[in-house]
Amino acid sequence: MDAKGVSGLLRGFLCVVCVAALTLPVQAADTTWQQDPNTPGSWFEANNWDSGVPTTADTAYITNGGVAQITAGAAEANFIYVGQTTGQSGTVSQLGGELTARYEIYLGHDSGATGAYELAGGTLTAMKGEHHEPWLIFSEPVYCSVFIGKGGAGSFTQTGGALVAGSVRVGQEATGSGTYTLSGGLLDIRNLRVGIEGSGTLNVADANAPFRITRRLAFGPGGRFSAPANTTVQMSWPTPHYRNTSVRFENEATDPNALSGLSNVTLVYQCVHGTLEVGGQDMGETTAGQTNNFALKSLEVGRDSNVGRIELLDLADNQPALDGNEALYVESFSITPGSMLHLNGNKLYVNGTEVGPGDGNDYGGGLILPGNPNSKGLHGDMDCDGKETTDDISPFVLALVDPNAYIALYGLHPDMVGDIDGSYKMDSDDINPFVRIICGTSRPYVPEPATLVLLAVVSLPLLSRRRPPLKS
Ligand SMILES: [Ca+2]
Ligand SMILES: [Ca+2]
Ligand SMILES: [Ca+2]
Ligand SMILES: [Ca+2]
Repeated sequence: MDAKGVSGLLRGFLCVVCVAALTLPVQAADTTWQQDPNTPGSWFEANNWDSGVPTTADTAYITNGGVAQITAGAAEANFIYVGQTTGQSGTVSQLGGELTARYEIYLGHDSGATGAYELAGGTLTAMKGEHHEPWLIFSEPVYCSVFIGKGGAGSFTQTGGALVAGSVRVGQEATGSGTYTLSGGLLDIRNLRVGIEGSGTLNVADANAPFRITRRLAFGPGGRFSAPANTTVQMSWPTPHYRNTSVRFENEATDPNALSGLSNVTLVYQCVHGTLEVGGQDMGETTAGQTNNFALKSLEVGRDSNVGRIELLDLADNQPALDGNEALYVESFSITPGSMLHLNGNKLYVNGTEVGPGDGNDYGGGLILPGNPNSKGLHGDMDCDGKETTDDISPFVLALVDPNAYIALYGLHPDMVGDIDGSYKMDSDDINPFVRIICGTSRPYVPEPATLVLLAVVSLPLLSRRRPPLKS
């Protein structure tokens, strides 16, 4: 049986396992806010709801223009709709305590609906709970999304407290518009997607508000971003066992004015694999490229003892009126020892000077490589064709047994593309998580018997070859 056959079998097996692992949906009830909209009321007062205070089995609707307040204690619900259908509106005001939604939270669900959330203290969490399968070494939380303007208008104003969610989607659908204003508290989430289909605004109003993205920060064609001077955005892993995922900066905007906040931002990558979309007009070696050109204030690849390994990518046409390659301009740049930057054929200008391998500057001591122009920045896409498939098995094996030959072929360092488990080195420990990637499962580890089958296929060629020492 060839590798594709094995992979197909494995994928089928995984699907069966995944379907079997799905829990049956909870029989949900509804409860709707009925307190006089002119008078804010406590979330915990049963009379403020038509069917009592919501439990995790109840979907909560705040749609009569009223304001539900949480000042202390633990509130919960299944889904939460703040403004569901046309003409409806509502507000949640949280000063402390906790609100945990078992699933999604919608602010302005349909076109014509309006929903607002004011977070001044406490914690708002959108999650399903711990996910634990018998074959997993660890359990992991499964987070859900907060929609700020799904099809309608939504606003999320954070002056304190913490928002914990899988994704925050600002302006989700074509009719959706949303604004996220961060002027205090903690924003620490996996995905922040701004204006992908609709119009979305991310407004950082306080440079001191901690702001960390652990998987993806994406600005769509309808995205807007403002930020004050000295804003830092952390692109980093939350805990070691998440290090096998990429942290991505995506940008599909075509108007640099819309993302003017970028010029005040220091982007700090502390992750084993990160990507950064370049969107600037290539004006050559001039500091003029730093103005109104999707430029960053500063790019830090690695910080303190944490390394960063990133690729520059040019996947989106951010300059539709211009042909040719785009470039990244930054005012300052640093790369720590052990960190890597793959340019992937893209140009990086630091304060008006092009950066490249062997340009005489070390910018802190990390490794800068030309990379592969075909790379799509997919972790485990060993052949750089933009897909993670069984075709990546052969180059994976090559990178394991002859890393210098791999570098010569692809311009990429195996430790970055092939280090899937986040150990900083590509070695045989990466076979298992690599199998997980090419089999298309999101599970941290695949079931043991299936792993063994593919591991055998992948590692057979290794038995006859030894890995030579890697030239620096
Ligand atoms: Ca681009
Ligand atoms: Ca163009
Ligand atoms: Ca591939
Ligand atoms: Ca590794």
